[in-house]
Amino acid sequence: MDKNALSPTDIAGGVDDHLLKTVGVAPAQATPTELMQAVAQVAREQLSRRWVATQARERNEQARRVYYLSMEFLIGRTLGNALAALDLGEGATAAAQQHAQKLEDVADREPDAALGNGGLGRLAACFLDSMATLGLPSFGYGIRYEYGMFAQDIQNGCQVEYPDPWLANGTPWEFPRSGVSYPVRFGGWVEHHGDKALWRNAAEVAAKAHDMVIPGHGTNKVSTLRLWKAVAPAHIDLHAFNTGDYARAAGVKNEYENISWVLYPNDSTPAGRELRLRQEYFFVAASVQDILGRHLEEHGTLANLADKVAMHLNDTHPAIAVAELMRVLCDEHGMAWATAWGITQRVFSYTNHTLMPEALETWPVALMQHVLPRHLEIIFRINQDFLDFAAKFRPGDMGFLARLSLIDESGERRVRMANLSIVGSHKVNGVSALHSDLLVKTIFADFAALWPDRFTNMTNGVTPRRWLAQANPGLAGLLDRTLGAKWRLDLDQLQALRDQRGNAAFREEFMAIKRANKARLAEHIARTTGIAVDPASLFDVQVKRIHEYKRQLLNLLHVVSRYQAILAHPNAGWVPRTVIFAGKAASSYAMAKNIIRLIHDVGQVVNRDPRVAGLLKVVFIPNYGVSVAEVIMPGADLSEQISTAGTEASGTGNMKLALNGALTIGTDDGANIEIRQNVGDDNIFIFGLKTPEVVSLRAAGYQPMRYYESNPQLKQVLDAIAGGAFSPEEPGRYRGLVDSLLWGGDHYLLLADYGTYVETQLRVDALYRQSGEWASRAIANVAGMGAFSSDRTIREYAQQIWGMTPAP
Ligand code: 26W
Repeated sequence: MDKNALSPTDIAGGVDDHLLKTVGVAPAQATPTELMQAVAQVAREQLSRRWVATQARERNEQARRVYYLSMEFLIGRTLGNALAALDLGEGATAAAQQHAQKLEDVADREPDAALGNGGLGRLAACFLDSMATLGLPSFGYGIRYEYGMFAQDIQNGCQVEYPDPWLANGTPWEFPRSGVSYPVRFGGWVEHHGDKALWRNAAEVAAKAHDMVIPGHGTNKVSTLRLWKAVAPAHIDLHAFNTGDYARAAGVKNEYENISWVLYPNDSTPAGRELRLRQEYFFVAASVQDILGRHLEEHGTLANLADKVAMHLNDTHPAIAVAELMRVLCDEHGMAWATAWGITQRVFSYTNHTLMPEALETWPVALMQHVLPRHLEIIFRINQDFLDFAAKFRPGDMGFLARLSLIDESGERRVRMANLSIVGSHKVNGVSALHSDLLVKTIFADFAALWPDRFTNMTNGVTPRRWLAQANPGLAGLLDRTLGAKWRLDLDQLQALRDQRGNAAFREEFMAIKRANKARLAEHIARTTGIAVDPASLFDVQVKRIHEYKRQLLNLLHVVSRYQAILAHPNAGWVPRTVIFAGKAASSYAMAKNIIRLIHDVGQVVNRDPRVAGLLKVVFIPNYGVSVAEVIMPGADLSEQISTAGTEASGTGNMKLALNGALTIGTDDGANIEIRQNVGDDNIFIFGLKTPEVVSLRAAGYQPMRYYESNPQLKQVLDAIAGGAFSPEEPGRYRGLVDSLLWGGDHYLLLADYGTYVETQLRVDALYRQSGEWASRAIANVAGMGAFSSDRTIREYAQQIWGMTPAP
């Protein structure tokens, strides 16, 4: 580690120095925000040293590198993580103290870098942390959105979206690289001269690099997240226009620069808009130029590109990179098509993150012709070669070829980005064992028949640095005292906790920490919702994007059942519960927004009803994001992972919650299955239909009304919601929502799983009453989570997909 580590005195001095010289304020008068900026500057200097050293070493070693291409990086805050990586935590705490501040409050002033929607974006951030920690020569590439994920406010129980100007006050963490800028072209037409293609583009924008340093832990190595900002080309410079044309000039400039303005706040429904396609190509084109430039500088030839470069596609969002690399190799470097194609396939690999057919990206051929005419030609040529090959595999089977084709010809012709990604990659993976298995059996079955060895599984993971060490300092301290500090870099060490399950003193300490975390969460709830909740109650937590397939509504059906049951049997010895929801709905997703409103309406009635006081509360924590999650995860008792079996690709919140000692109530879906295998059947509550049962129930003709008619408890719940019991001022408000279950097919089978879900919730109560037993199982959960470190995941990617050897 760093021999030049700063002493506490150095840090305090550095902070005052930066207050004076960088922030521009008298140290004695610094506000918490100014202190945050100054502490960040101290860390930034150290990171910068490590960055320069790492880059030099990797250049000298002519290292093979992995480039992780992703439209989303949900980083959250950086200060706490940077201080931990630099081992400056104690010094910074002392420095803050000298200014009569708690480091925690100082760190709270940093806005989240919320450059992502949900699971996929946060996974990318955990992966960067692990790549740096494992010392893998690596870059993340993405977009420097001016506005990240919208901020969620709740007004009268409804979600209201606000822009997220996270850069408004600048960020201490980025390094603008004024020298690193590439042109990115759009539109126009293609001329063919002999076998040469010449792209006559209509427009051009500059991509400017802004780097974020990604520190490794337990190592001096750092990695880089390079984000591209769109800047109008020099000839659109405002100064070039006379005053009369200034407004028009500004408008033209905006037409170029809007490419990197805002993250599409939609997960799982493709945007389908031209600006989104431009975003995808913009960051891919800049990244490919940067990668090839670096390669040529180090090696002077592209012949060995595939030996030195791995590019990973985080879902299909960067899939146009396959066509772009072919274009650059063939059109700009004169490489033969077959040679270029061999290199391209060895360079790329692709992760699929969802089975939902409606989430598979396709672009109209006409739109691609308009925005990327040369790429469309290249895609057609790739397709022709590919279909010629596939035709030999099953001669005469036109259905097979139609399904494999990169072009969907069934209606308006569209380019299938998943098909392009599979054909252009040497490996394709899913994100949990079940998901990877379903990929080759369902949506990618035809490709798997052609290329069985191309498909593999890489079960997701989360970084223990952020999701345990940083989020849960209480538990981290207990682990340090019990196991030593090594678990941060080797999460399998948690296994040794199994021996502590029967240790009464350990259990007590473990549960005292949980209790303190619940008190902290209760404070957050009081501050953000005004609702007082009791930390002694069971904290039942469902936090994730609001989606029908994730079934927040099923959770709510249980809440209403419980409410009615308490009213009917007030003295049945109920375990006091606080049911906690958080999550954002895509702004255009009406049903998801309606579910948020229903959660609030149910909360209004339940939380004010004196008959259930002390037994049941329902809260919705606004503006869920990385920082809010860091408060919620450590304070949960019960983790709700209740998606319809076969719909949640993996889930990663399930891992964060179990790692922090929550017990899971969940379906046999995504990574829940592997969590069960790792923590043991007795330490998890699995219920409901399994994937094959879901398939056969739907095939047999699912009739939700049958469940309504045969289960009086369910009927009472649905009748209450539909009849306006929770919306007395507008009794018909939820009629449509209930009708979508009863008459609209209940696509996600809530009613089919309702009975076993409610029963299982009673088993949860029973266990919670035996507090010692509950503690023992919560400990077993932490002990079993070693496999879900993103370090394990990244090691597997490195060895099995990228052909790299991570540090031992
Ligand atoms: C093009 C629109 C769009 C945007 C985002 C389509 C699909 C997505 C993502 C696939 C949504 C997503 O975040 N998926 C989640 O990825 C996580 C990381 O692998 C998994 O744990 C979740 O189960 C999966 O829903």
